[in-house]
Amino acid sequence: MVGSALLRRLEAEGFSNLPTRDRSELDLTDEHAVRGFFRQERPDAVIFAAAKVGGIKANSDFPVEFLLDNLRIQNNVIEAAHEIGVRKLLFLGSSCIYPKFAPQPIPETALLTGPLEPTNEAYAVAKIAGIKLCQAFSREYGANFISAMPTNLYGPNDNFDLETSHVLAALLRKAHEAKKSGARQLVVWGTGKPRREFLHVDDAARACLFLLETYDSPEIINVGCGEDIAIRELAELICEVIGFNGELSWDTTKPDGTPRKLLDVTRLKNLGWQPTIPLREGIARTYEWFVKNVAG
Ligand code: GFB
Repeated sequence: MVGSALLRRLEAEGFSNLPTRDRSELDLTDEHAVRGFFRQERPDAVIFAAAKVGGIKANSDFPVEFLLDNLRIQNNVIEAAHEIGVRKLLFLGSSCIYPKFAPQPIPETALLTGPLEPTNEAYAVAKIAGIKLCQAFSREYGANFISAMPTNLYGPNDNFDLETSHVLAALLRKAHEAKKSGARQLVVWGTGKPRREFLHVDDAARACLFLLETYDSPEIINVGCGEDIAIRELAELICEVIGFNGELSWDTTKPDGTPRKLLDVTRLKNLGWQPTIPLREGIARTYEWFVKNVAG
């Protein structure tokens, strides 16, 4: 999802020399394959969006894969980038690196100041390790490796599998299928009380390019829209946009996870970046893409 949004953005801005490989062409957990790719392509800049990602249930079910695969991918890419002398690397972390009960909105300084949310602790530890590796290369070798922490992202090419996806994609698909089948109920996980911040992936891609061009500090920087919404309100908004008017039912056997994850985006704003896609419009555009490309 992020990679394809970055390609759309880069091509729209006239870039053409964009070496890419999909998963079948390059296994990023394979150290030799990654080194070979970097030696062959010798990129000037790397936007490092690749990771094993998933929603609250996937993270909770597969901590080994979320920790091991992401550590392997990160170590391979960041070390190979340094080895061939990449001029700049932007590493994408996640808002889940912050403590479960961090102050809200969450400032970048909250990192490692308290216990993590158990459901995604493995992924968070992997991402924190990636940040620390970038900062270590910066300190020891002067590498210009920067790290951005995006909030919950959504948009085209998201994962719509109901077991492993994030909430917005899952509810969009559930509402679509409920509307199509004439179901009277839509099952939402948890209590609906947690709050989440959502940024459309095209805005996230713009923020990445903005940081690649303007930000040179090894300190992490948050990327978000500065507003959050309760899961219950999100579910109601998605049903309204899609035109499903059945009932919401709550599966409280599923975890709520972090009560709130609103990022403090003051630093990004002070650099001069603003998001452009409001949530309702973003949901409508993503639904249009979903119907054309996934729903079938
Ligand atoms: O988006 P989500 O899976 O991940 O869940 P997190 C957000 C909230 O939505 C939780 C609720 O409170 C879920 O219980 N929810 C309601 C649902 N219905 C659904 C549903 O049908 N599917 C899903 N998936 N959730 C992730 C981390 O945390 O945030 C990742 O696990 C990553 O590692 C990502 O950091 C950005 O926002 O809780």
